[in-house]
Amino acid sequence: MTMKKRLAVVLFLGIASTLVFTASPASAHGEKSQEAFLRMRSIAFTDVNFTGGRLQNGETHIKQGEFVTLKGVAKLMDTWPDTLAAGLPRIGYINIATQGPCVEMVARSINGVSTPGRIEIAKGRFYSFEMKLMGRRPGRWHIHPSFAVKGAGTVLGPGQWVNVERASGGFSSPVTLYNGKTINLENYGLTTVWGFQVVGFILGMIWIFYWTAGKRNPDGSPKSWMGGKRTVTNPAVTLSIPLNDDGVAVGLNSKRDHRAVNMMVVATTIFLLIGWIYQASAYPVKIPQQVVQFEPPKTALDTAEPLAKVDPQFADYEPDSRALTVEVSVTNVSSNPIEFAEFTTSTLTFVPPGSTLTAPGGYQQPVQVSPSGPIQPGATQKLTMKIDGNSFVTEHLVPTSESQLTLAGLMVFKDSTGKKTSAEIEEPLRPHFK
Ligand SMILES: [Cu+2]
Repeated sequence: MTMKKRLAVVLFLGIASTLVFTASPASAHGEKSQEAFLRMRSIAFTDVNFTGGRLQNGETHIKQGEFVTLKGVAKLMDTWPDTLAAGLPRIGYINIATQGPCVEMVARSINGVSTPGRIEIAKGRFYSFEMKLMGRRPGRWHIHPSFAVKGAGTVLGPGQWVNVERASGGFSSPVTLYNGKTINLENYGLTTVWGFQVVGFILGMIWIFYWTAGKRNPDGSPKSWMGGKRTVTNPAVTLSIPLNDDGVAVGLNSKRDHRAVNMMVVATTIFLLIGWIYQASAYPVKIPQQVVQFEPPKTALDTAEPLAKVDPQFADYEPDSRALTVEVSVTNVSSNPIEFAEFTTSTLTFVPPGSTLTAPGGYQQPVQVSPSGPIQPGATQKLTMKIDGNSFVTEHLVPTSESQLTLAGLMVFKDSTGKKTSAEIEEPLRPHFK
């Protein structure tokens, strides 16, 4: 095979594979490739849960058209790294991360306010989100809450498998318009959109082939199905004629080409004119797409007096046994006895024995805390958290090969009245290599 032929085959196979093979369901969304310290120091997720549908072996099952609600709290941490968004995150967007449009988001609220778009954010603030999702595409999908920050990227919270099952009537997405008419968003205006796309595509292809396809006879005269002249792919000639000269004198273009160009101009103009007249008469009342951007109101989470002050002492990591030991000096600054409730970082949540579920399935892991039991008001106690670091390794959160060896996250404390507050910790991670 010649070089050219080989290249053509490779290109063809490449294009064919993207068209023929549908993407297999991904079990990850690339979040593990983000550096650990960026994920641990940027957004902390707590109390993430999926409600609705039927729970089977830890996975949610819904039919097309049925709902599952994703709730949780995201904290934009004070430990936010200076290297992201110039250290000053201002615009955020809370969304879900999954494999394409497999569910439809029918409602989203942040701190109790309906939030169709992006929000204005600030370090140290809490964002309680609630997203109502409707099953759309049948399949088994992994859905995470996600928090995107302008200038930085997107961080994911703990996810859940959601199985969307085929409904007998298929899927429809009814929306009632301002004029009282109900439409199905799934296929509204699809024929028109397709029609215009196809005509536009054909016009484009005619233009491309006119100027590129076709061969020449040995004497230089055109020999092809449309008299194509390969003008565009004739760089030796196009480079040697002056600017704004279409090369008629040297035979690069001809009167016939000028005629063809004029015909294309007329055809394209007529096409655009038809489109313009059609939209003006078919949809006389229109409003442009709206931007709704605001700062979500503060909630009790933002104004709550902290229950505890924390001062991390050390974070040790044993690469062989993958044991993570973190010692934190905790001072109870409230008037009730308090207890350690959970430690959350990136997608993982670590809870002491006897705690209730605060994160979906596999993302909740145990942590051994000593001494266990309450800390009295005013008292300072050194707490040692022992974590089996295997989940850290799975989630690529042990940054032994990165430029910042850091462990960061949110420690949650609760008091006897059920009140909960959180405190951030950040401590250099000390790996002990043998
Ligand atoms: Cu996932």
